[in-house]
Amino acid sequence: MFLSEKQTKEFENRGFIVLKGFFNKAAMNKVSAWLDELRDKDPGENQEAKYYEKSTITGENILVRIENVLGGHNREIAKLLLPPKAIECLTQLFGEPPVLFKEKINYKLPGCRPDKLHQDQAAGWNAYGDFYITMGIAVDENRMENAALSFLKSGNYEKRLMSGEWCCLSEADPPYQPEDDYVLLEADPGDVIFFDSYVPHGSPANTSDRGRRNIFLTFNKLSDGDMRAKYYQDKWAKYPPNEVKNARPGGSYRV
Ligand SMILES: O=C(O)CCC(=O)C(=O)O
Repeated sequence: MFLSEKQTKEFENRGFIVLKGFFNKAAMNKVSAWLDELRDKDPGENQEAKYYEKSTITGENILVRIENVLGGHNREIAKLLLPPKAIECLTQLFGEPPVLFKEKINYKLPGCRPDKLHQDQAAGWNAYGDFYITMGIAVDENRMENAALSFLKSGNYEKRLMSGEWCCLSEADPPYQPEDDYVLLEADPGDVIFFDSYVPHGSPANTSDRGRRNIFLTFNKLSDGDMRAKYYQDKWAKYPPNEVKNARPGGSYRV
């Protein structure tokens, strides 16, 4: 067992756990170089889905996110990001083996808008299942000024939608209120956070001059089936990737 009983209890009670130093420096250097490569390359035949937005702060067109990066063609990186200990953690937290539902890299570059306080489940995920766990991997230092994430730490939330679909829980930016109920996760490269799809979280705009790249790998239970292809098919029909020259307005994003 990779996780202690205390850690699995903490996950049950608070909806998330942080594992410091889950990946070592050598691994993170490789991952960081891979993210730079993805940022600079054309999507090509592997159909990495890139999303660009106009910064609400600088007015520039910036890369916000890339999805569909582990679909069969990136076995080496998939092996690196999902070592047996990651699968073991997810199996312990779900109580059964995981299946990858979706994956994305949030680049959160300087000038990127806030991700308002929300439950991930509100992003149309009910159509594919009712419970997910995301493994968030910090690639860059996450600090207050470059948009570190804040999570509700009190455990005081419902394991169902607390807003309408596609709605956020608050228009405010961190520190969310009541302040004592939230924790700012100042993570270092290689730190991992496992969180469920209902725990409220968000991050402010990146007003610094440093990017803050995090990878988010989202899983469902094996018994809920493999929904990944269907999810992306539906998503791209309604919300297709775009090009830098066609950046969307900064307020129009979907997670
Ligand atoms: O990258 C971020 O700051 C926000 C991540 C998040 O909460 C999401 O995309 O659902």
